[in-house]
Amino acid sequence: MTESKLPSKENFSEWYHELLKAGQIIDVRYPVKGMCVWYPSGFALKRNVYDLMRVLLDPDHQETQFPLLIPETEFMKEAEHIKGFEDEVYWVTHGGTSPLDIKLALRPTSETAIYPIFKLWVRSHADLPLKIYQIVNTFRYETKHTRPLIRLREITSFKEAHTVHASWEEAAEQVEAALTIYAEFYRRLAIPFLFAKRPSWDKFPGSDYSIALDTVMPDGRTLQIGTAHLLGTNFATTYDITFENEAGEQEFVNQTCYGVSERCIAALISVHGDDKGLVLPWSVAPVQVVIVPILFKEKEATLEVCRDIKAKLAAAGIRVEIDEGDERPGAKFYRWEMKGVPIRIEIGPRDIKNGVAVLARRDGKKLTVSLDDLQTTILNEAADLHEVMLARAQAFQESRVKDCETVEEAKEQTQAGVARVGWCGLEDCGHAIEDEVGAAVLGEPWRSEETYQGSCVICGAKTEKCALLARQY
Ligand code: A5A
Ligand code: ZN
Repeated sequence: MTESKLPSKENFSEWYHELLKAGQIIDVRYPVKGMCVWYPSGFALKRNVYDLMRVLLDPDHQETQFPLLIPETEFMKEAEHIKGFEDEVYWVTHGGTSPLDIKLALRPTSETAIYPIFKLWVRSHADLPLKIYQIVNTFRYETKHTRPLIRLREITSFKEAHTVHASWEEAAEQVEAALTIYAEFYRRLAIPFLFAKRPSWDKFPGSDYSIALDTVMPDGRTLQIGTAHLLGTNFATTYDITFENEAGEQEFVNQTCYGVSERCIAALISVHGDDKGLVLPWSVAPVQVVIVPILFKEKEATLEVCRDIKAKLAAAGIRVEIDEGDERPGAKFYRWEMKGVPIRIEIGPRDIKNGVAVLARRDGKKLTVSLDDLQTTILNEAADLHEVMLARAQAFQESRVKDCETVEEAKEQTQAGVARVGWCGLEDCGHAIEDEVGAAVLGEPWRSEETYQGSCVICGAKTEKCALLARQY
């Protein structure tokens, strides 16, 4: 394995790309733009992250799988949806050398694959609510600059949920339930975020409204790491999805959908990583504890103790490895730090004599622990480390979100992070904000407890509405 020197995180973009390689997450050398290869260790991380997603969804959703290819005839039915996606669709036009009668789209997302089948599955109010999800690859011919894990043409790990309800209000409640699930998902990854209701010109094509989660990246630009959409009856009317209500009448269903992609891994790497490499949350780290034996004398006896500790920790459900290689301890520390392992245990002959080990956390905290309490101490330190990581990330985010009174101030603030400005809510003023500030309107804060009082930065009208602005990935 080659050891590469990581640039400082100050040079975020270089640092990010180098870390994907040095941390063995993604190999970007695949010869199709926007399509990347998961290294086995990156895949192991991804699997743990998506297992967590499954744990959160499974109590109230059923996992399923729909086909990758969508007939043009189905894809082209919903006008708004087509307008939003037509420039991004890959088409399959041939089977072997024969042109297909009906072209097939590679799903950019699966509404048009799933909803014709929902029409068959939903008959009466007894079939509702229906809540399914799938974790699949989707394809988007992105024309903006592609970036590994962030803007892909093959999204390998698109988690999309689709739900069907008897009323608009019930669907709106489901959007909130989805946001609560995503909030918990990101809490367990120690990633802070902002909720924003996307402006009308940036909602999901075919939705009534879209709520997004945005996280602030180290360079102050935001990354949209999840979205939940209220679809209302827009797709139901197109695909004729109806149910018989309790009064025996046919009614259109109301729908939602919500999605998360491997951008969650991009956020994980970017928010927590440091100049030494990855910093992985305990909840998803493929290796949670690495034992590094300090082998200068009594080699076999030391290894014996280490193997015994490993067996005990593994039996307690901890993902633990022992590094028995020939390198010097310093070289091993360097490598496991790069991989982001949350806790390292160092044990040498003298420690064994004293019945202790040195525990080093990935955030730099070091302590000497009695071997008798090792397991309990590890679990306590892991829990504390999570809180420290979350608090640090939250403090960073808070430092990068500021109220601004003028376009000029907002222009400056969006170089560093997110600006909050008064916005009367009119579309014209919204577009003017984007043009004059040179940043995107993320939307109005959602689920915010504060009430805003100010005036629109464009027209000056007094308003209780505000908008978050940022330069976006
Ligand atoms: N059907 C709904 C859920 C949907 O497609 N929503 S979405 O278009 O907003 O995509 C869901 C999430 O996927 C986005 O919030 C974003 O985090 C992620 N995403 C979108 N395009 C992406 C791309 N090209 N590469 C990686 N992630 C992407
Ligand atoms: Zn205005």
